[in-house]
Order: sequence, then C-alpha cells, then structure tokens
Amino acid sequence: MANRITLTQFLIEQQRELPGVSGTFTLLLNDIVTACKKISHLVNRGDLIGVLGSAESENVQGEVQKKLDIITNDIMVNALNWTGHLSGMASEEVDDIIKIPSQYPKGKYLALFDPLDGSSNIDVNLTVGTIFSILRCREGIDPTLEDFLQKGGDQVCAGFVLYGPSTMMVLTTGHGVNGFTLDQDIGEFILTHPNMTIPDDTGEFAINISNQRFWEAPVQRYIDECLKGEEGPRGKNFNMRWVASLVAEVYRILTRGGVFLYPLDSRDPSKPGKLRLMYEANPVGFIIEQAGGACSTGQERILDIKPASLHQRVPVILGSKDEVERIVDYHRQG
Ligand code: FDP
Repeated sequence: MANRITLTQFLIEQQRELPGVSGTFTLLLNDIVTACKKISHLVNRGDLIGVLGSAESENVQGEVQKKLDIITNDIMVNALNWTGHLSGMASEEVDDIIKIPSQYPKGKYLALFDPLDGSSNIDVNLTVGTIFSILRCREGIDPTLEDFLQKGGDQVCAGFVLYGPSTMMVLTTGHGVNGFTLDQDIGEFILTHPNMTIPDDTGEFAINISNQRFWEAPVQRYIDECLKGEEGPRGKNFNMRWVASLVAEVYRILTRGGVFLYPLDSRDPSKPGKLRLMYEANPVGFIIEQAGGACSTGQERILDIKPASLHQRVPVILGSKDEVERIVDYHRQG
C-alpha cells in the first residue's frame, strides 16, 4: 500500500536528518521492537498458551509477580544482551543492574525498562504495556549503578508499547512524539499518529480515588474542585477515568488530553509515591513534555530529579500543561 511509513523507515530518515542519531541507535531500537513484537504475540495468545496468572514469586518491590512479568523480562533481556549496542540494562523486575555477558561486546547505551506495566490488568484482559528509556554511557565500560542514575532530562529516547485492542508504539528521541500501529499482517509498526500533541486544558482527570483519605491538601483541593463541576470554582464539569495501567492512561492523554495523578500519600512513609522514577516516571515524563504537556511530582519537574537509587518511587502528576501547572501552584500555596 502506498505512503505507509514503517518504523524502520522513519528511524532511518530521522537518522539522516539529525546529527548525533547514529546507526547503532536505530539498530538498538529495532532490537527493542523485535522484543515487543514477541511480547505482543504472547499477550495476545493469553490463556491459550498458559501464560496468565501469578508466578508465586515477588519482585524487588515486594509485589507478587505474574508469570508474564517474568517471561517478558526474559524476552527483553535476551533480545538486548548479545547485540553489542548496550553496556548494561536495568529492569523493574530485577534487583540489581543487568550486566552484558562477558562473551559479548559492549556498546554506548543503557536500556531501562518495565517489561509489563499494568500487569495487574493482564488477567482481566485490559491494556498493558512495555515502557523503556535509553541513556548514554561511556562506550565499552562495565557500568556501575552510578552510570545509570542519570536525570530523566538526559534520556536519549523513551517509548512505550501498548498491548490493547491494537498494539501501538509511542516514541520520542527528543524531537516530538510519534505513534505507530503494529500491522499484524506484515509484522511492521506503521506511522499512524505523527506529531502527537496534548491540548493545554482538559476536562478529564485520572486518579485512584480509593486513596483519597491519604492524599495531601493540594491534591484534595484539586480533585474536590473538579468534582464540584459547574457549581464549583472551576465552573465546568469534569469526567473521570482510571484504567490502572499507566501506559493506557498516558496514551489516552496523548490522544485527547487530560491529567493523571499518582500523588504522594500517607499510606506507607517508606514509599513516596507508587510509580518508579527510572522505568515509569522518566520515560513517560519525557514523552509527555515532548508532546507539549507537563510532568511533576507537585514539588519539582520529574525530568530534573537526580535519582538516588534504581528502584526509587516518586509522586507523579502529568498531562495537559495548564492543569499540571495549576496543581503545582496548589502545592506552592500549601
Ligand atoms: P501495576 O502495579 O499493575 O504495574 O506500575 C504501577 C501501576 O500498575 C501503573 O501502571 C498503574 O497506573 C498503577 O500501578 C495502578 O495503581 P492502583 O493499583 O493503585 O490502581
């Protein structure tokens, strides 16, 4: 069919136009694409191939792992560890950094990923996804933890693949955001959503309202004003969504605007937020900003945070710029 731009063609054309985008980087993205196509196939086959359900193990965060959490992590690691494009990896499912086996050469990038985000949705056949973030690294070294602890603002690339009614990849290399749909017939991602942008204002919010009693005052105030609708200080009605799958919420916001909050709450003082900085907040924050939105903890821009540890959690408020700025302003006011 004429005029269909594949992801490979898109990347090679971008590589020609942008100084600094190397062939190695394009090949690395192709490695990730291959892994995500495999994951898409497994998610799609579901119970037919017995991959659903719990694995009866816990990950580093103390969360019960699903079988697919483990399988998808292995797919990512095994697709990326031998290619020579990476110096190391880190995964939400693995305690320490993942080293490149000694028999393989090391490259100049680091890959961090959440192989199956929203995995509590997998058994109920709702959208899940893979999130990834690419950082630079001194070529050929055996990276230490410190090499991984870079600010989100230093990411070379971030993306996620959505396993929903259709499989989609959303990608940024710091030059806008583009969306690709997997054509299952030919096994290629096709550019279907060029230059995705988020409207500045919104009438839609997403938050797990069952945690309301644990929120801080600025978030209580923002949600309360949304719920008051036309009769309240905002003078308009709001709609609410909660898919409980970050990738699905972010994709919705990229297509029709909105705001998503997983704020600081007082449930467990050892956990400042639920979402992970390196695998969730940073990559989606980069994408959201590149699409014209904003992403903050309420106190600071997510992409400015200097990470203290690999599995660090942060509060996340992201989406339409004016709404995020309003919530940040409520935090300033206390
Ligand atoms: P999950 O635990 O299923 O992986 O990654 C965290 C996350 O999903 C996000 O994708 C999602 O937005 C959130 O947790 C859901 O949280 P609740 O369980 O509080 O609804």
